Amino acid sequence: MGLLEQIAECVIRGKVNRDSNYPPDMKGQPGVYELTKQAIEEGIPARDILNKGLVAGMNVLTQRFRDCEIFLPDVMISEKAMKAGMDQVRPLLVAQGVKPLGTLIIGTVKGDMHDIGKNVVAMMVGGASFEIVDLGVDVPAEKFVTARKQNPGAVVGMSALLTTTMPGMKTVIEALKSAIGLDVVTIVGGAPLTQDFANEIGASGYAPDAGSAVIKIKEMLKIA
Ligand code: B1M
Repeated sequence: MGLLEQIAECVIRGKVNRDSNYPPDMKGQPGVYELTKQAIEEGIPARDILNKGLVAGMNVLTQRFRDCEIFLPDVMISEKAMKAGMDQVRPLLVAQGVKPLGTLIIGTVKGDMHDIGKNVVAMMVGGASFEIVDLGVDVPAEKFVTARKQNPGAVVGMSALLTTTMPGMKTVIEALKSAIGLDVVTIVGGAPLTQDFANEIGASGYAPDAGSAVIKIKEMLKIA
């Protein structure tokens, strides 16, 4: 297995670094941290480490989660593993002057504390060369509006996991439209959402998972 495939495999298995005891059958072996470091030292382009290693692994993982082959703790540990690589690769991309394709402002709407899915989306969209402005959880509409004013042209992404907080997305979209204009591009997601709901509240786009979010955002911004 090549180095980049090993990185992808470690993201999928949730092997963060050599010291991590999880998964038990990989104890003592290098994880995403060491393999990414090695790839950088060997001169493998940062973009390849990102796309063919880290993002490739996360794509497999999110598909397996969607197919109910793996569970929440697996996603959480893999998120940590991916971060161990992203933290090394991101500064290199910036230093190489790789221009971001755009900006995604993302947050979990007011009253909602769920952030695991939002973080995976942020990581995947970030991995696809977008700048990420992460507003965190329990984000009121005004905060989305302020962030959008500070980042003209940014896509605004909202996540909600509760049926009780989903309507808050409509509040955000209406606040954005009245404060900024009708052309603000928005994307919504979260387990209880549907395309119909997204249409109802006037969102520009909906994505059922992180991989689709990347595709949808590029599609909405007309990026090939
Ligand atoms: Co909560 N919770 N929870 N919870 N929780 C759910 C959502 C629930 C379905 C569980 C259940 O009852 N079966 C239920 C909601 C029921 C409903 O609304 N009808 C529920 C409840 C009721 C609650 C509390 C009210 C419980 C209580 O206190 N009585 C409470 C609410 C707190 C609050 O937010 N105010 C609560 C609390 C919590 C914890 C804090 C314990 C924890 C959250 C920890 C955290 O996020 N840091 C938690 C968890 C973990 C869950 C479950 C088990 C898992 C959610 C998750 O992380 N999934 C969840 C049950 C479930 O979904 N099976 C549940 C993994 C994640 C990768 O998937 O978030 O769907 P997901 O994200 C996906 C896609 O949806 C999509 O891409 C992601 C990656 O592929 N996506 C986007 C998400 N955001 C997107 C944005 C986009 C595009 C795509 O564009 C911007």
